[in-house]
Amino acid sequence: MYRYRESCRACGSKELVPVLNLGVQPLANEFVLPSEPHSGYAPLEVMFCPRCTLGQLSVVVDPAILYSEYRYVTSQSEMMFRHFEKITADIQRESGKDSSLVEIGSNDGTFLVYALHHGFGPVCGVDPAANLAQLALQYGINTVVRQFGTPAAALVAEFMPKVDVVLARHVFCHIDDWRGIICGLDVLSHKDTLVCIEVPDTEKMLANVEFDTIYHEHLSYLTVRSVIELLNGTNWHVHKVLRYSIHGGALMIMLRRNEWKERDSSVDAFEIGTLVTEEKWKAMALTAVVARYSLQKMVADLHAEGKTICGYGASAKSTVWVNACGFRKDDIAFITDTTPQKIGRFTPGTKIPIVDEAELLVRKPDYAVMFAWNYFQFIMQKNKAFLDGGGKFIVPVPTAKIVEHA
Ligand code: DWN
Repeated sequence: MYRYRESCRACGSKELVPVLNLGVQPLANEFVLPSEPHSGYAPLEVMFCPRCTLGQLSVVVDPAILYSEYRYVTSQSEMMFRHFEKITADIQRESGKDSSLVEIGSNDGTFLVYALHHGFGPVCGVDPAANLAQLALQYGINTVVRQFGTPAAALVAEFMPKVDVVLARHVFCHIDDWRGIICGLDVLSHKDTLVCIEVPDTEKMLANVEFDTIYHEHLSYLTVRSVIELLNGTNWHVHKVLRYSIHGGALMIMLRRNEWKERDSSVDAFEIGTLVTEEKWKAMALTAVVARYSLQKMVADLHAEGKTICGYGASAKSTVWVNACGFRKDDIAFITDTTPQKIGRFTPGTKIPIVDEAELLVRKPDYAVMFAWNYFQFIMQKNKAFLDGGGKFIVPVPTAKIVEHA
């Protein structure tokens, strides 16, 4: 099911240091039906590379287990579309309109549909999840069903030989073979190709104690410094870096081929390796213990008062929280979600059922733990009826806090 990785994925160093250990955990997006077995458990430990500052899991779970039937579907929230608007403007400022676009990790094609309507074309997706490629096809988006690398790039090149923009949103951290990605980019690129890699901002993740974004799919916790190191000796360099607020903080790392001589000054601040350090990782690991304790205690105290508690948003983060805190159905009675692919299934590692979001107003729990805290504003506005009826949210990060009003 998994194998250990001995060297740094970016720079090859073997001097990796353990910085955070969440024990042995189930796979965060493996929401099984009551009748189905699950794949099992794997160690969840982060190793830090002092040479290039990359954080990375000690193990690599077989991608065929993680992705062939993937249940995370790109959010169609207003907030996500506002983010699409921003990144489209930023990319087109660099690439111009009418650019051809390939998205690595295209999921159900939500972004590519948006891109087609906002000046990009032709477009094509690459994603290993066959179930999501089927959904994308219904929206008119073609997907090469594979992990990205040279073979996938060769398949794309059959109908899109050279591509203006390659976009990879929150997917670089899912792929083990980074050299394979770079080789694939070589196949698809011309001298002006722009590569846009959106990744969680590790510096923000550490500062905000977002330990719940650490799970088996997220093999790497990137820094610009580590990408610079990865690109050493390749045809590519880091050209520009932008910051976004989505998902608790993200970076857009833009790459250009080496023929492109200019480099934006936004890269300078990231070049030194002091934004993310071994000490910051270890400090976060300690604070994460306090964060877990604060939610466990709050849930136990509320139960002692006779209150009922559910979860809101069966995110991958919810799986990490529930398993790290050791919650069972008696602690969190159910978790609501809007994703049809998750409803009727269990939170991995537990018998906590996922139910339709409409159940929040039917079952009327006293408290709902907001496991999709990255959509805080959106969720508070959307759930006025729950709040007006006396319901309260518990926001678990950075430490558990009760929120009653929008
Ligand atoms: O990298 C990854 C990121 C970006 O997204 C993946 N490996 C998987 C995924 O992580 P996640 O599951 O923690 O992502 P979200 O977007 O925080 O998941 C939110 C969940 O909550 C979804 O299942 C949808 C659900 N939801 C809901 O039920 N009501 C979300 C909103 C906004 C809502 O109002």
